[in-house]
Amino acid sequence: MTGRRALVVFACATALLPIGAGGAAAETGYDLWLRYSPVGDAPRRDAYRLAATAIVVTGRSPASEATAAELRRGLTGLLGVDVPRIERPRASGAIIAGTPSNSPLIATLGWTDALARLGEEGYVLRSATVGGLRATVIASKGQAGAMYGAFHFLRLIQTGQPIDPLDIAEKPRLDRRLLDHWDNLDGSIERGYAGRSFFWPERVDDRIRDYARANASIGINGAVINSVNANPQSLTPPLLEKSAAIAAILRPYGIRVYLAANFAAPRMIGGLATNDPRDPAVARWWREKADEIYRLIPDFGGFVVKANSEGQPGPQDYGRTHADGANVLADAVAPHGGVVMWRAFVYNADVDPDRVKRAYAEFVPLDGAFRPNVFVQVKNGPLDFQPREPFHPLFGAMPKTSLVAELQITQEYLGQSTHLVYLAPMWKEFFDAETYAKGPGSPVATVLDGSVEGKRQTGIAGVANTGRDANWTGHDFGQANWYAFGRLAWNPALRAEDVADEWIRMTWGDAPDVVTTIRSIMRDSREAYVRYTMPLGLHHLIGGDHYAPMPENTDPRRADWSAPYYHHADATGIGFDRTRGGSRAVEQYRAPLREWWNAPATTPDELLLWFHHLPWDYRLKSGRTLWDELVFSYNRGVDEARGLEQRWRMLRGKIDDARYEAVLARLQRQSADASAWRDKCLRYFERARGSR
Ligand code: GCW
Repeated sequence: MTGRRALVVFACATALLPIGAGGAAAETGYDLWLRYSPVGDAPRRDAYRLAATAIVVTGRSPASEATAAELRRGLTGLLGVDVPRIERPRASGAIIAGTPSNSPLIATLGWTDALARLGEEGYVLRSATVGGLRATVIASKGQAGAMYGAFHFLRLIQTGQPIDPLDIAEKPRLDRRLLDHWDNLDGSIERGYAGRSFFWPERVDDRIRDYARANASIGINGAVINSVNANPQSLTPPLLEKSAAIAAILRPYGIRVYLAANFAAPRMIGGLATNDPRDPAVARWWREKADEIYRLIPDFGGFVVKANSEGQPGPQDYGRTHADGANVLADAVAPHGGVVMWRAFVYNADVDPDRVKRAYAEFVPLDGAFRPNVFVQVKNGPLDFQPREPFHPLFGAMPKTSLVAELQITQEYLGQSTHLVYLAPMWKEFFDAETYAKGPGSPVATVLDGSVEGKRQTGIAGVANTGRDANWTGHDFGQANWYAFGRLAWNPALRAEDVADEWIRMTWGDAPDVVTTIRSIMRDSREAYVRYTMPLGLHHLIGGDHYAPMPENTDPRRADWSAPYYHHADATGIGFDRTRGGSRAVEQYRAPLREWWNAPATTPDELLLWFHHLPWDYRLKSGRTLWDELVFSYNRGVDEARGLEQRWRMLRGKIDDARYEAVLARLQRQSADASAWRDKCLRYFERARGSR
């Protein structure tokens, strides 16, 4: 009953608003999960109105102003009445937000020690009596925390939760929660599928501000604003000034700017004769460059570096190690509190027999050799953002080095902005994967949050999927992946379904059938994608732009950019033998994983062909032969892709037409693509199988 009423009100609200007014504009997707559309259920709305009558934010800093403005915008939109900002509570229902230092009211509550324990970004959300009046207090030690608390409070209303009484305390599990933008200075975006960059060449300030709001709402606190394939020009004065202007927009929202640095910058823009990290002139150059950056951007986060990878320059060009390279930059930013995120996505200039082993081989011997302000940034899997990979064996193998996990939000290998694939289940699989770093109970999440190895610096980075498209991410469901990345970076223990639930209610409305249908679509989408593209541990059956099936692709430039390098399909069987009898990649994992994954019988089906080359008549746990299981998986994936589309069709008329149609068109393409993947791959493998 409640739900039906909510639906009707919601539908009317969006249908009746004139074009260009708030509600209608929201349906372009621009407002993301911050639509703040009116609470439809009248009794609930009335209860909210009583509990939120005014906003008391006494701080006057840009961060406080942004917090107050967001509360005002959110509450006014959600409650359908003006919720004014006032100086002190005059009646019950004040929302008091701030820190002990910018809010005299909060200072008198005696919470200072408890807030200190939650840190600058943690917060409490608590119902309290303040000056004899009932109020909700959003308090933090720091301004960022107060803002995060304000967004949490709004989210409670957006998702239909009670707001009185409240007693919530939160702090992030990971310290540095970054988006990495692969944005080029000319405005193009590497692996970007949602339009051009809003940072370069000319920044789009309104959009950057809304980007910052969206990020703050999910706890993102850093942005690397240029591509890791870094143009050295990004470190020249005019572009540093541009970065400083972007930093000024992001700063009130608790977001620091980081830059990707090109290791050859000393030569290319500094006029030096070398980039050798052991050369004192090179060290001086980086120090002076860092000083210059910090003069312009006092809260600059630091550098991200892709070195000796895919043709990028690096310390190995001078016979030095990754640690030598990272440390020279780390020493330059250390006096300012900056960090270096040095990427472990490396593979040899000469093609390795098994490319996935390279990062581990190069980095494990360097454990302990990095400065304390260096993070080694490691992709979730050892290859490259495939639909399914085992976790990267570096997690748990570098106990003396801070590690940042790099996830890819932009769906380079997962249907880009055409396929609906909710990535949170994939990321959860990664966080929950047992590393056995300290025996059982050492999943990746505990390596990342430092608890298992006693590390103090923690972080995570997601390769962004944003651009200038009206809805930011091309596919409306790309927004869910941006959202989920932030929420899981804050707390990797959140459940993928719960994160989806929040996002759906905020983005599409809270009618029960809308929520249930969309949730089921999201839940099933990633496994469906794996099944119709690369089931059973297959990987890299792709080429070109990484969208379409290309199991036949042989790249003349490098064998390890080809598909057969990975699938090894021939008359004898299919799969990459990474056992002790093969490439020995299993040895990079700890016991018992290396034992389990060394034998097909104890390898999970999902990773079977990642670790094993098996005959076509190999019998799986299902009782089917390998060939039959492949056929079964591809067919099932195709059926599931159709199922996503069919379920979506049930939402016609229940959500706004514009977004309904846009998503439907993409789902139709997805169904067709799924068939194309199946047909092409099965035809190719059948031929390989028959080539005796
Ligand atoms: O996934 C691959 C991409 C490259 C990317 C590289 C990397 C930025 O295809 O476009 O370059 O990884 O992560 O460095």
